[in-house]
Amino acid sequence: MIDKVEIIAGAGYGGDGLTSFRREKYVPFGGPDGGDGGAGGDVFVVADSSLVDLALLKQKKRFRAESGHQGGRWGKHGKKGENLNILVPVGTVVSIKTKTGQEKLLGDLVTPEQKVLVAKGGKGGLGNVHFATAANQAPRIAGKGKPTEERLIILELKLITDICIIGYPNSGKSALLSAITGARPRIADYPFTTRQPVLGVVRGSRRDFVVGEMPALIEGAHIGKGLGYEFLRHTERTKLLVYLLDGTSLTIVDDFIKLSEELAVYKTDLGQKARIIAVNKVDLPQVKSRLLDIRQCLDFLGVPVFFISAASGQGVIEFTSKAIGMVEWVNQEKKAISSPEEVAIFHPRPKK
Ligand SMILES: Nc1nc2c(ncn2[C@@H]2O[C@H](COP(=O)(O)OP(=O)(O)OP(=O)(O)O)[C@@H](O)[C@H]2O)c(=O)[nH]1
Ligand SMILES: [Mg+2]
Repeated sequence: MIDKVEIIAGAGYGGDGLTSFRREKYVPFGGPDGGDGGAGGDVFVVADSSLVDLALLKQKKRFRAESGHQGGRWGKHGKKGENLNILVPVGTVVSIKTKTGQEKLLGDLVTPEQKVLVAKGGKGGLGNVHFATAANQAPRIAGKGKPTEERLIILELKLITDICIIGYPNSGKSALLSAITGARPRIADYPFTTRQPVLGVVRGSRRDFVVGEMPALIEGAHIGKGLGYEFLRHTERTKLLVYLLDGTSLTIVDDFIKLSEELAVYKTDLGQKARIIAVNKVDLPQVKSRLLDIRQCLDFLGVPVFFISAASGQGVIEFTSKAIGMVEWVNQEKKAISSPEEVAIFHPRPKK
């Protein structure tokens, strides 16, 4: 999955103004009639729901919108250059790199068709009609169209999911995703089988929920170990984090703490997200015999704990409905925060 690219985008140059003079029968010295140049085309980045990643932009790096057309005779404006739309998947964050190397956010495209202007077309030059004065009634000058500078744009895809499954290698993330959604990621008993985020959909009674499996995290991910760290950007927008722990691990509490630490190092906000623990592989006898112990160890964390077997399906339905319930709850909370009780504000009309 290509989820981060840098591109160079340049708006169209402004079209030049025209130098021309009216030439009509019976109108000697008709005066200047050169029209203004058209503005250059703008460059937009537009969210397109048919795209899944930024792969299309991996090859082509440089974009430029069409230049404005030259002004015409009879004072006609030149045509504006065509705008250029660069298509990206929904969930793309658009930033610009300034000359000092800083990144400045331009927009966050979270709904289809949403767009952000990344480069504004240059203005068209003035036609010679604008330069006529009492002293110079036949100006032979016209304005040049304004050139535009190229801009370095950073596009970063942050997947939009309801639930993100994170965990150590082999904990059964793919098996769980297959059990609750129609996705069919590869399931195998070697580490890092899943090398890219995989998405699936859980069908709810009122709406669907997008679930993502993230490539495995390991201790030291933030210093480059394993491959899961760079994919943590895809957990940033999720409503619920599922910590999937391998029931056969003898250091299960430690596993949870290490995972939490990796997330906190990546971004402290991730520690504030709603979360749930699922202990997997309870069908295995060695896990079954330790269930009580495991529960006691995890209880003090204050995080809801579920015991499941992604392979046999045991406990999976209860786990899924709890997870969906938590997502709904997070959505409600968000709505309540974003629309506090509305207060009517009256703006009296100014007295004439
Ligand atoms: N007995 C048992 N085995 C399971 C269960 N879930 C997964 N496994 C096995 O555990 C191994 C790893 O499963 P995956 O689903 O590929 O694990 P993962 O977490 O996606 O692994 P990575 O993608 O490599 O990080 C496979 O051999 C699965 O068959 C379970 O509930 N019970
Ligand atoms: Mg996997």
